[in-house]
Amino acid sequence: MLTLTAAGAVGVSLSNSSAAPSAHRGADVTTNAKLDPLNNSAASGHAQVTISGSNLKVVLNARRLLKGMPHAEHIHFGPKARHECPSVRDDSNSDHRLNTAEGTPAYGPVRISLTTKGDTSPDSTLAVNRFPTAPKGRISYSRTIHVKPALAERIAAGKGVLVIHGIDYNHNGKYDFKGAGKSELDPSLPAEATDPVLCGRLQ
Ligand SMILES: [Cu+2]
Repeated sequence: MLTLTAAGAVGVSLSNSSAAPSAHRGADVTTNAKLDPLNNSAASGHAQVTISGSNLKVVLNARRLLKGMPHAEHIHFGPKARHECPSVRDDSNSDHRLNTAEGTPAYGPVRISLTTKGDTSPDSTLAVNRFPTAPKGRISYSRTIHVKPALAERIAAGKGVLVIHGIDYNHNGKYDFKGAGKSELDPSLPAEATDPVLCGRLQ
């Protein structure tokens, strides 16, 4: 009986000491973003990112998007950015739409591409065949992504901004050049495919 108690005590002590260092490294941090429409879109959504060391578990739901077309989605961050969503004041050429570049002072450059598979780096910013296509106008996305520790820390500190792109300005059910011309990011794509539609700061 005494031996069992001692063994039990040792077991408890071991599990306590093994739990302590991981708590010291940092418990999981959960950030949330209410996704608000940009460019007079009717879309809405919510994102949650749970930071666990260098892993980010991203869960994202959005609705009232152009259906059946790819929607690029990213986490943006820049050390010099304002860590917020752009406003009409960011419409630097006063054309009454915010393109992705005009939003950069607010949310910074792309740091993570929320693709459905494969690479998630900024290299995949416009990987249109690996982004959700919003059947019925809805996106329901979940993926765990490994990132560099410094970036995970910045996002855990509430400095990441989640942006979803793709808006059908002329309501013809597709991305086309008649909506708003060429994309400032890639002239082979319509601006409708790359302009931001939803945005929220992860905090
Ligand atoms: Cu983006």
